Amino acid sequence: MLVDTTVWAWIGALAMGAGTVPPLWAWLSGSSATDESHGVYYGTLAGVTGVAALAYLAMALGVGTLSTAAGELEVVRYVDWLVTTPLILLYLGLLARPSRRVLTGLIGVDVVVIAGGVTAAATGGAVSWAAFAVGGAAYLALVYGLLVALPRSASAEGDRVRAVFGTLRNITVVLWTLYPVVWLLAPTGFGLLTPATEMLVFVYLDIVSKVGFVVIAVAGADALDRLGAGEFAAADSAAEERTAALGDD
Ligand code: RET
Repeated sequence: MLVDTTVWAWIGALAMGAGTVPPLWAWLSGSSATDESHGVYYGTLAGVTGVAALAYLAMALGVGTLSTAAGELEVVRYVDWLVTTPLILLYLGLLARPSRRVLTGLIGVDVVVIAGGVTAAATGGAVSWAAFAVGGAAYLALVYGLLVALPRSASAEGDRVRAVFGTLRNITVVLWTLYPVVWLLAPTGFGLLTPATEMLVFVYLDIVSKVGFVVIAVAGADALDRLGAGEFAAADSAAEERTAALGDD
């Protein structure tokens, strides 16, 4: 094999490390009072790429793989997804300010998606396909949440916030949908890809869906100035009042 999984893992670690610089830079170089209140936003973004950088470092060093009856299980990859996908959803939530119920619902189904994937990867036969089906069904609920429930219950203020939210939400839906497809083609599913190709494709997808997301989010950070300083609790009651007034949800 010309380029093996380790090389891709190193490329992933470097790209994620580089992707952590823009949010940290924006956070630390912010001097005004408003910039300080953006710490939670930049911290969330830095967490997305920072955790992935550590996960790829572990994969590059050959740590964090478990031998199961179904083959090698990349535990760190799933731990990475389990931590960083909720952080991405949290960031979308920080922009859209949905009710707490909608946000916890989204993160809850996301955890089911990843848990379904780990179970499917660690088992074989009917159990594995059943776990994949559970993860897939949860994923459909997640997409519905991102496309319908989140914007509907969102208390996003102003066009700029809406535009940044829309861009980030759209790249998330499009790119995330490719993950189960790759998973199915990889040795975890039908085995049409070699482990090295699987690694290459996941590194590529991870870079666009994490570093791409973070860079667009930092570039659109001026939208944050248009968000009130209010915490979720405030947005919460506002969103719930509106939902109650609409009489649905
Ligand atoms: C699995 C298999 C079970 C069914 C589905 C999956 C979806 C995984 C996704 C992963 C996204 C990862 C990201 C990582 C880093 O940025 C677990 C492959 C639906 C959507 C975005």
